[in-house]
Amino acid sequence: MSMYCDQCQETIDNEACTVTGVCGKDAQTANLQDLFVWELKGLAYLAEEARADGIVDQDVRVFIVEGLFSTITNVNFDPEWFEEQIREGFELRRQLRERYENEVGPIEDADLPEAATWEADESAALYEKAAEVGVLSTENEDVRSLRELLTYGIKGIAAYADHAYVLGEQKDEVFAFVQRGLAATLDDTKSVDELIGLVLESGEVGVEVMEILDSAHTSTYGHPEPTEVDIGVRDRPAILVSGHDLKDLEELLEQTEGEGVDVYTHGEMLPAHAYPAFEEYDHFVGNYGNAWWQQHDEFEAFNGPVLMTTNCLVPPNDSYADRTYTTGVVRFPGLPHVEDREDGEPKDFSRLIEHAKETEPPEEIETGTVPNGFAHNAVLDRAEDVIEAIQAGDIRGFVVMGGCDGRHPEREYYTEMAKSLPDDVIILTAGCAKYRYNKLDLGDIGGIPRVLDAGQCNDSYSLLKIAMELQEALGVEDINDLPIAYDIAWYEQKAVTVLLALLSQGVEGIRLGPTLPAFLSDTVVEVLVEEFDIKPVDSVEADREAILEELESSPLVPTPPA
Ligand code: SF4
Ligand code: SF3
Repeated sequence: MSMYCDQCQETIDNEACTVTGVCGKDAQTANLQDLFVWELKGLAYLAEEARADGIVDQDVRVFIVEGLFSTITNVNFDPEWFEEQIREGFELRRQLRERYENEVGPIEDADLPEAATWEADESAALYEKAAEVGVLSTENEDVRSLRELLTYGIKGIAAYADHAYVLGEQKDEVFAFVQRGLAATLDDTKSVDELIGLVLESGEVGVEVMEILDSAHTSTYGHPEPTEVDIGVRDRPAILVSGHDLKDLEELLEQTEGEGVDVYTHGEMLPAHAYPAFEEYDHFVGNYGNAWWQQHDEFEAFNGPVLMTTNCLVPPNDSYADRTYTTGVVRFPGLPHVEDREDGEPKDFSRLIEHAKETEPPEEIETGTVPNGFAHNAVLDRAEDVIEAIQAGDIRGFVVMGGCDGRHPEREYYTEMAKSLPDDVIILTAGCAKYRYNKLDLGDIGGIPRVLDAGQCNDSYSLLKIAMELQEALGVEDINDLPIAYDIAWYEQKAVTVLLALLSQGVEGIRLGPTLPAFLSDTVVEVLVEEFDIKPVDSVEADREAILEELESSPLVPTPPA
């Protein structure tokens, strides 16, 4: 069986994974994901028709959002689960159509795209159809590229919308855009310009959804505070929590209290330590390890059970697979799964906790601390100091180096860039890209650390908010006049959303690495270069010089005396 997937940065030869995924996704799963996404687009089309006539089905829109999330890189590797979801999608679609026909009137199949009417039950038929509906089914290269860019931007929006939804926050406009945007990718009458318009709109919705998630996080857990996070270990059995879902972490912390079991974070869960709500847990020890792609060695050494709440899961080694638990939209065949909440009750982590008690304490792999908790509130509390330091010439500027980390050897660029930036430049970060430099001793400027970590990838919103508030405080008309340069690392689709969010706010001159997305056609790249001056990363030396020039060209940076 062949496959075609080019949605992430590690796709083979920066073209496509066609036999099996570099991520470990097999062809079966990849094809079923294609069919599922196509089906979700059809369901979104129908849901949009219904919405226009005043019918909003909450189950349908949540199903669409969660379904998209499950197809993001490193989330779900389980073909059987995808088959079940595809069948459940057919059922939801039947119910929605029935409701529409009862309340509004009949719809002809001929008035709907095939994705909104096709169905089958047999596995063989599903696989056969899957082979026809993947990204290559769009022949025109530019239209295909824009459809992919829009779909991946929406996948990121869906992930963030789902996180917010779990915490009880949602916004109709976000669900509506997800549906409208998905439906547009089925519409052969949409012109390239219209698709570009939707791509840019997805960036605006990206900002909106990250804002909702930020508000969900901060109203539930408080505003992150600057915190030194321990990276060593204690001498008790423990559970390691990875992914991005703070609600899962909260419930696990509650349930492990007094059980003689410690809890550590991994990867994107590191920023949880900066939230005041989690401070009260003495058994919430620190962060263990680094970015997602190092999990084979780190999960092995951890000894205790691991809970994967969202991406990024790497197919586990047999040696620790039995202690790798998935939950939410994460699945991998054969791994134990913690089921969803029902009737408002918390998830039941008892099996995981009992498992932990039988395990050895984690092996020490590092010691010391890393700073965290520099989200918008903490940074803007010190806005006056920051502005004074810029005006006095103590801070030359900021480089936003957030985004994703990955295995690509060229990602060493970000470590070298961090080391090479002069000591009057501050790095603003969010996402797992930080692991390339957050343990370097880069010092501080008048007490402000040179690496300000705002949190997870979704907290990239903080970086934008900091820029927008500085813009206002300094009375600068154009966001690009701030002494801020952008040197972003991408890997999966949430980073696509973050990139589009920055573009939607008028940010220009973003460097993107370690490679440009394979799914961008030459024409789409040209548009992005022309409109936004996007550029691929170059050598560290060349980019360093260019970045410093960009910072110095800000009208806010005082000209050094001749
Ligand atoms: Fe390949 Fe990335 Fe797709 Fe995995 S998600 S199959 S690595 S392109
Ligand atoms: Fe990382 Fe997967 Fe994207 Fe959340 S954990 S930034 S890659």
